[in-house]
Amino acid sequence: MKKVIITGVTGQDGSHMADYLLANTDYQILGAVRRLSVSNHKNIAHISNPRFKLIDLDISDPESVNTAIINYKPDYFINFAANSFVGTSWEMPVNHMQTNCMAVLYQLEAIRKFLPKCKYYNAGSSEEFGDVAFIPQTEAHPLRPRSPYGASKASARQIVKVWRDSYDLYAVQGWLFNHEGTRRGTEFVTRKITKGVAKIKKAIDSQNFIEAIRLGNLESKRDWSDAEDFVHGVWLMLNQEKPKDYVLSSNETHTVREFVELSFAAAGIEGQWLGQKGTIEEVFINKDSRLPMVMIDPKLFRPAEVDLLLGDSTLARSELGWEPKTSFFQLVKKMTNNDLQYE
Ligand code: GDR
Repeated sequence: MKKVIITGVTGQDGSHMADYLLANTDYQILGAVRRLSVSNHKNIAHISNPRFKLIDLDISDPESVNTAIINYKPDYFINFAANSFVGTSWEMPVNHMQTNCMAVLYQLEAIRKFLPKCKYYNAGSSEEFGDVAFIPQTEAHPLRPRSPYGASKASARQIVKVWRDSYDLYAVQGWLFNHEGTRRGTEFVTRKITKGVAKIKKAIDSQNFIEAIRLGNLESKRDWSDAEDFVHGVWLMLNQEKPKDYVLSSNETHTVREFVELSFAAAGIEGQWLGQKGTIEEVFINKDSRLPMVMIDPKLFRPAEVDLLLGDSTLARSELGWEPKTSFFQLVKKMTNNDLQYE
């Protein structure tokens, strides 16, 4: 039986990848976890398949990576473990570099030394494009990161390329534009909004106090997709004749403001913007009660922002036969409905 190691298996992408591979292959899935005193296994708690097994692996420890490669001899190694929150990367740049870049080096070195036939995927990001030089962004776009997070992913990309070219490894790093879903962490803007909307809906229905959602930059534009569509694209990237890096994106861009409006609409709550657009005085109020539902918090603005991301995934669509299934509108609805159900 073929074996796949997935790091970050308790996170959004790792858990979706485990689900996808259990449903679409007959491979053994080895979910790599770090020992923690408090369990964080919510995203994989539903998996009861005997082909799924948790293994100990600490990506920050090269010995631990070597041991996993030597002991399990995986056919694929999919690295979804990362410090993925751009916002904190200015506060902990060394951690971002170690987790998102040095760990990749340990993994590639382990594969080169002990198991060069193992196919390798590292999670790359549209944040590597940063202050974009052209729109939409294809694989030909230069690396121009704007955050320590983006810099760590761009550095990892160079390592993946050099190891692929130097040692003839099947090693790839996709450029994944924003991808979201019901397993998204609440520190990311989409889930923060849908959770906040669900709480406000509950407060309105029970005539309780409304707690406004505090947001930063409403004007930044992102190319948002469903994470479940992306894991399929990643698997296709791993199974081509030759290794190559691809962009995965919806090819649409929307503002944070639009996400807010659609999420409230999906919950059946009518709102209205007041105050000058683009200033911290702006608020989104409830049309009936006139109470604020969204407020601007200057602390949530980033030291350097990526203003606009818009991907062009033509290459992945034509060469991999990949296509996203969920539209932006469907994604907002799905995430909002899920939070309404559990709030
Ligand atoms: P991003 O995602 O930085 O694009 O990276 P995030 O959801 O954090 O931010 C998107 C945009 O929303 C603006 N924003 C806020 N963001 C957060 N988190 N919280 C707020 O309150 C808020 N208000 C406005 C941000 O400034 C930004 O412009 C995601 C991550 O998943 C990365 O790991 C991944 O590599 C990229 O997507 C592709």
